[in-house]
Amino acid sequence: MTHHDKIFAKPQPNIPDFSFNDQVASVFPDMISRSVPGYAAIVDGIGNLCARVAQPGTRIYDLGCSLGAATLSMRRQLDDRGCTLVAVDNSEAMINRAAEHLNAFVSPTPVELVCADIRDIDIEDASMVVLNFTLQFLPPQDRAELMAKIYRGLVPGGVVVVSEKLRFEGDRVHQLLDEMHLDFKRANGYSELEISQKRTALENVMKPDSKLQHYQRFSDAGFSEYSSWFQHLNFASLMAIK
Ligand code: GEK
Repeated sequence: MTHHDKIFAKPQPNIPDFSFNDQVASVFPDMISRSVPGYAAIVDGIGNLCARVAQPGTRIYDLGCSLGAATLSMRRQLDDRGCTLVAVDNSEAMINRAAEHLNAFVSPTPVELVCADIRDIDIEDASMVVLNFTLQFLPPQDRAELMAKIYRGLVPGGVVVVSEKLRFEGDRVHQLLDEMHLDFKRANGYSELEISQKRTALENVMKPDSKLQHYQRFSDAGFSEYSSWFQHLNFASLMAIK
């Protein structure tokens, strides 16, 4: 059961930092689809890509899986090629609900649901690793090490997908795309109060990088081929191939 997101609809005297708690988990599909332009297309594209790059008998990771949308999309597109999906999130509220979502469908591909910090898990024998709007929530100083760990855990030909809100190096471009994103949220029924309170809640928690920073991080981790494969306003999805 999923509900309409009204978390920031009423004025809040003190706005605590945004956290992936039970309240957020219960409205998550509505929240993310009304806030992230291109979200559904990206989730679909991840499934399509997975069908092409998943190698028999390997592992496929969904890091920061929330309710498992990317995991489900990949599992739907995987025939029985002996892969194991590993879906990781450190929010217990998300993992509990992800289990319900995943159990609602039958599939030959097993899913290991892990409640853990993605900085602490081992990544091994992976042909695909997905960070669908997760890296932006990691402290900036921890991002390079995670990417290096992903590179080491990928088999040759393995692919990492990184979807993120982007920061732009040019101030005018940044501001224009930011304003157009606010219009996207308004068009999806969010009020000015909801938009500004959510922005305050995210300020200390979500720190977007520029596309250049992402490319530099891929390169530093060892990837020699990478590109953006989707962008809608200031939201993009990138991929890098080992
Ligand atoms: C989707 N991928 O629907 N360790 C584990 N999980 C984390 C960490 C961490 N260090 N930091 C944040 N998370 C999903 C959407 S949401 C994006 C991803 C958003 C988790 C956090 O608990 C949350 O579930 C997820 O990353 C980010 O395809 O809400 O904008």
